[in-house]
Amino acid sequence: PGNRPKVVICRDMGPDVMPLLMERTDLDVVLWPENRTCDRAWLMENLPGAVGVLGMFPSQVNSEIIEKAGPSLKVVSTMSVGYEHIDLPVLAKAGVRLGYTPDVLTDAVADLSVMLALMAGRNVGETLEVVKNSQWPKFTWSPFSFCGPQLSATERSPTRTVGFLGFGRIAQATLARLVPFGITHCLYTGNPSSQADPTLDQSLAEKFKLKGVRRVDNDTLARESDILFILAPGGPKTYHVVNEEFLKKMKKTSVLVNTSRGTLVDSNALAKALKEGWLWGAGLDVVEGEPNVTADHPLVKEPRCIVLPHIGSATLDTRVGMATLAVKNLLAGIAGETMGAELDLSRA
Ligand code: 8YV
Repeated sequence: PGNRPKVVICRDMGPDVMPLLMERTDLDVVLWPENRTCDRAWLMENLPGAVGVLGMFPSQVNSEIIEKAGPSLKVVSTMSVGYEHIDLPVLAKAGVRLGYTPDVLTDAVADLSVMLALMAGRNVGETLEVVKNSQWPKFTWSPFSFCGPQLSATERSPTRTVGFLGFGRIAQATLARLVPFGITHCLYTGNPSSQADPTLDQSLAEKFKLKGVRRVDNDTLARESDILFILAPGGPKTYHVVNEEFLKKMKKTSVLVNTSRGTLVDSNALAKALKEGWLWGAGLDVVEGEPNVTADHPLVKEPRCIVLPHIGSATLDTRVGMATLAVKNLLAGIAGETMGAELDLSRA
């Protein structure tokens, strides 16, 4: 230790990435020794005098954490694209920089979003149960058994509208994947503080080779989408935007996919909506209150709901990419250099 600058690392990030830190003999690297996210008590104990801290964080990065580290703290680096667990005004006020990991996970999350749309539409949850429970031999087949809505436009229903609540990097990567599936139209919601821009929509339609792209309000999005992806940030501003009122407006054949944050969806309202057939099905990689989601959860019990344990970015390449970027952000931050990805806190 001596007077080497201290960095606190909330978890081991594997052999591809850790050497970037461990080879830095000029730093005092304090690493949580266990193979799980660190305890808050351990973090608090080790923070005083740190110049940087890197997580997977055990809980909110708030004034308590920033004050504990003290005036030495220059950078917080989070291994996530989401930052609703970080108190931005507190960091801004303390002059602490924030590194995060956008872009590197876009493809992995877009892939999983498409997968969930297909799984929910094609009744994969229910049909897997049939096989696993040995019901297949006894099943009385009909031309319409197991049938669900089709992702692509067809002769019988020649338009297929995909909707995006939030239209950032991951949403646009998801849209690009859906175009070859035969989607015809796209709706998206924009930042309420800005105006809809028909010229932009026209250029998006040309870029994605669609019959129409339109920025709409939440009401139109709910009413007109055949497949609706929730890809907006979490936090108080988006809490329960998908509530009973929203779900009541959805098409009975529509599919809802959430790969962003569970807090955007009112779970009880969605369970009711699925039970009463207001929409066709749902694919969720995130659920409010996660990871405390068990077999008796109203959404897990719904046959038309697929629930996954937050695996959107869980590919080997993506997680290595995220961890590498998080470490590089940390090192650049403490050296006062440009980070690979830094959040602008000037308006926080
Ligand atoms: C991660 C995520 O699984 O990046 C995010 O915001 O939600 C996921 O990619 C999670 O944050 C762990 O790093």
